[in-house]
Amino acid sequence: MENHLKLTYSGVLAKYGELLDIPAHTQPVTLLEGNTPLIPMPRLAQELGGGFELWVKFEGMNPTGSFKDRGMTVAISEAVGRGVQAVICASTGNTAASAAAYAARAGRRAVVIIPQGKVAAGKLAGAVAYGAEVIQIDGSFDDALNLVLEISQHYPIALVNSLNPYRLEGQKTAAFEICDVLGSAPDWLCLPVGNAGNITSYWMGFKQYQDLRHTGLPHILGVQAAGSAPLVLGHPVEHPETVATAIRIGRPARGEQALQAAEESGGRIMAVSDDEILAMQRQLAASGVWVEPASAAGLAGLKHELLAGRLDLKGQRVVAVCTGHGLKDPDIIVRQFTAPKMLPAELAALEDAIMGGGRK
Ligand code: AN7
Repeated sequence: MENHLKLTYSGVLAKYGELLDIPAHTQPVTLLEGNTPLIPMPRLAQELGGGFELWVKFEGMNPTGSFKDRGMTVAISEAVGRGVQAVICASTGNTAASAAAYAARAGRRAVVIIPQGKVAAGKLAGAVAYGAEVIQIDGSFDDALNLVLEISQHYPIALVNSLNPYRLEGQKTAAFEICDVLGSAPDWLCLPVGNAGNITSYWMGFKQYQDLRHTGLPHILGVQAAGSAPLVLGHPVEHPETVATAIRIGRPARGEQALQAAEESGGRIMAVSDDEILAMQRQLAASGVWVEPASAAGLAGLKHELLAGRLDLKGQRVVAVCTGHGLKDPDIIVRQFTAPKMLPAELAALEDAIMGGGRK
């Protein structure tokens, strides 16, 4: 039994805790997050022009369906270790579901503040299912973040947005996993950018592994949605809009660090249209990987740059981070199709519809 327990995967704190800058009082609260698949995508690479290797790091395979669980296990473990009884976050949805799950796991109270409308159904349902107190405000994600920051400074309730440094520590583990699987860092890493915690964490993680294990450093391509692209425009966006509601953020908390990661890595931060995002969501699904719209933004950006002749990937390795599962946002798909047609429950009708009739 003991052997079995040791051999079993036990989450990112057990696997990488020694590499994370966390206090001694941390008390692990885990749902066995991390260890997500790195899926080879040869056909998609071919469709994008070929000549390079492409993998998807499918973070939608985490326990609550997004990458947020990596940082949340660490933030909640730290908070619980110092006796915190309640946590709070602002969220476009995935952070809310993750905070709710890990707080529930620890038997603590979770309060999540979401912007008016626009939170995808699967995320809201998750937060409710895990028992969080969900409050919607008549404002944006950025308004919500300012409010929870203020509240956490004046009451004994821990902030678990990525302003919390332990969130970033946990999210570094995705970079570690990629290097462990590939044997080195990829040449390029592309990912969506919203509040900019994840791009910051990946860069921290890759740099740490390079110092420790000489795994090399990727160029980082951070991708925002055109209607919510403060880091591309160089100023906050008052009324961010995009179909990729996860990254509908006008004032990224870690914006400076994101720009620094892009620059230091010899990469960049760019924007793509909603149409490009949805087209890439379909293209990924056509290879068997269904992600939520925001999660397709990284690859949409890569495709945009390839088509514009601004990227030469010949002989290179590319990892695209797909941050959340397609199941998070079913409405976006349902909206694109008409309802399935109804037929009588009769063999002849089905034969006719499926095979055009004419049985031998
Ligand atoms: C699927 O849940 O901000 O740049 O409140 O859910 O680290 O913010 C979500 C962000 C990318 C952007 N992909 O990551 C929230 C929230 C998905 C996301 C991002 C988010 P950051």
